[in-house]
Amino acid sequence: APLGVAVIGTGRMGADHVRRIHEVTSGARVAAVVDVDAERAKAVAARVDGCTAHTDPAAAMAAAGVDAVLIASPGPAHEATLLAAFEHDLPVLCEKPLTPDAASALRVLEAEQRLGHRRVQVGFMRRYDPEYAKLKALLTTGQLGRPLMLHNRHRNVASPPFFTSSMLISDSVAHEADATRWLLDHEITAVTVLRPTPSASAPDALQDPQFVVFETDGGALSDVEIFVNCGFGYQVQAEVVCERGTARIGDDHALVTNMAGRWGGTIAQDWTERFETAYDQEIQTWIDATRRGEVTGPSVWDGYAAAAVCEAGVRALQDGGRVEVALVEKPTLYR
Ligand code: NAD
Ligand code: ISE
Repeated sequence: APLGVAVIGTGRMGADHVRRIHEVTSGARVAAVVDVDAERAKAVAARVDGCTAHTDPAAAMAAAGVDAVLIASPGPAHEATLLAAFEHDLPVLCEKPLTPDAASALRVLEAEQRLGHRRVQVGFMRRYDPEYAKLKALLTTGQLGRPLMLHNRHRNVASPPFFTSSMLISDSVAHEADATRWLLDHEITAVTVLRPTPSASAPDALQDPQFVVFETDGGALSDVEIFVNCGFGYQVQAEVVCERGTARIGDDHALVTNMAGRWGGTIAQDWTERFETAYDQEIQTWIDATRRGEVTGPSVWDGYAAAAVCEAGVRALQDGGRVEVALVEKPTLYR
């Protein structure tokens, strides 16, 4: 029987994951949806035969036919829903960030350890992007030698009205915190944030762009340009510089046209376009692993580490200077 999934939060990402499970991936069906906005939940449920609509995550988890949970509510709501899913011992895919700060992420880490087995895959979907996967595979061969530096660019067309300067780190750079840890197989030990004069296109009081520097326990540096009101497109690029060579991804050169004395191409406008394949792969991998009774992909440890890095980053942004990342010892469950 297909895996019955309850999708919690039916906003932009949640509704897209409902579509994905219904129309793109195989092996699962959307059994229930939840949103604090009852009308939104009903409207999304109406797109799927037999899908029930709820306003309370716990009610959906207890509903007939629900075997697994996909959390796509805003980050601050994740902790309560994760703990409820643990009470039902249900497998979870939790959109990034695991939680918005290190203390809440640590509570989730401790709760999963009390369960005694991994239950959660965290939604760091870049690990499933074909370009990122190729870069990771190349680094794993060791052909390029030891990684010395990683340069990341992360640009959004425009930020939503609720976006704060801290969210450039905790909501956006969270992806580079994970990508850096995963690509280099290093932990991030310290964060520095530099603040250029904000762009005239940034909303009032928003520190946009920012330049973030991560130091790692493997002696590498990873820098991130985060610019969430660049205006022209959605770009995520990475270049790794190693002892014997470099490799880069995200240049969007899939189609280059020559016409009327000019050459060029198009730039994606948002993450749903740029990372469509990554989301499809991420959800299919989660469904397949869950049906085999396994948990793979980014773990609660990865979610916790990214939250701790981002919390240090937010302090570095606010206070200036270099802020060290304090991680608890890695529990056996995640080794
Ligand atoms: P959104 O605001 O469009 O949707 C969130 C939905 O959750 C809304 O419909 C809201 O009413 C509902 N909601 C709020 N609190 C809730 C609760 N306690 N229980 C149930 N529903 C609740 O936000 P979004 O852009 O879809 O983001 C959702 C999550 O996905 C966030 O964690 C965000 O960081 C993440 N996200 C990930 C990516 C990615 O690239 N992986 C991209 C965008 C967003
Ligand atoms: C958003 O929440 C995402 O996760 C996107 O991938 C990222 O590019 C964007 O900056 C975030 O706000």
